[in-house]
Amino acid sequence: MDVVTLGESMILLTPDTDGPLRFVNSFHKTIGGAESNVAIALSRLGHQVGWISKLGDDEFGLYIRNFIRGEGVDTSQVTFAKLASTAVYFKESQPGQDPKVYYYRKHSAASEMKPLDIDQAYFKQAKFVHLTGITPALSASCKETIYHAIKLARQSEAKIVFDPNVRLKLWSKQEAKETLLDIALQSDIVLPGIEEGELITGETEPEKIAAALLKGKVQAVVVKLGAKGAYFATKDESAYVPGYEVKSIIDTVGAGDGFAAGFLSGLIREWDYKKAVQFGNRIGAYALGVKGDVEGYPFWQQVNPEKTGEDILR
Ligand code: KDG
Repeated sequence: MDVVTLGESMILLTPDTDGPLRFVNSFHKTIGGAESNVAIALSRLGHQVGWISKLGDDEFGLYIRNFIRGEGVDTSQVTFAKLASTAVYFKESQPGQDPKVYYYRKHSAASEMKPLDIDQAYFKQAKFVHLTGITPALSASCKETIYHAIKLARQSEAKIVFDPNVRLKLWSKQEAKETLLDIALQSDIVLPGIEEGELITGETEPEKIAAALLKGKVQAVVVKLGAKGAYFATKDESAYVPGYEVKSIIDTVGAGDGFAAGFLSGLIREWDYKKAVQFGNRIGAYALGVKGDVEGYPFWQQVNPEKTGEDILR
């Protein structure tokens, strides 16, 4: 197993027309969830990935499990809650802007995840454990589960890759800041967006955000800068890596997860950090061209530099 990830996935209902949801009469059903987005993108890039989660024992739960399994992700560790439902989220399309997002996920099946849901032997197989700051925001037991996952990853020598993914609809700024900083400092690699880095560290410059996080166990920090690309720093090197040019942007949701997948794909292939960050920028850019979260992620054949004869990045 190259990567194991853990988190909630939801039914995503995307309106067929723009404007306030109260005037929308039909929706398109797909799935979303930062961690399964990363798992799907990695699987398309040719890696072995496992996704741990809890779904409702309902039609939507089966749909999500089957969809993710159909993408070649291992779902053997997914459990189904008897009484709680699978979560749903809606996007509200606003022309020329990022969509608004509405969650229906309180007391969802995934919010019941607990430390005992994780099998240590499963973690033992992983090179990387990918965690996000969404999971600890879901419930107290989910927060415990994340800390347990960190402990198990440490015991198994898997590297922890942490994407803070701040979601202030789920918890207070103060709790987010304290918890996410604490988790970041227990990780090997941290992938904040620039605004997330600001929230967590109180710094505003990419270099200072990276310096504030590059302590103790943390070996690398990548600060994502949107269209400008990303800044990465390790204890030995640092650089700005320009963004991948795109012609038009339909929806930015899922781009950060695409970045994480492309970057991790590079590390699994033992590329250097710069090349891995460049590949992250490239895979993230693919998410921008579609309304859904995962439909845009490319397959390895489309982006394999040896096959396409392209420069790795363009
Ligand atoms: O990163 C994309 C996610 O934001 C989306 O898939 C939904 O997981 C989600 C969340 O909690 O916002």
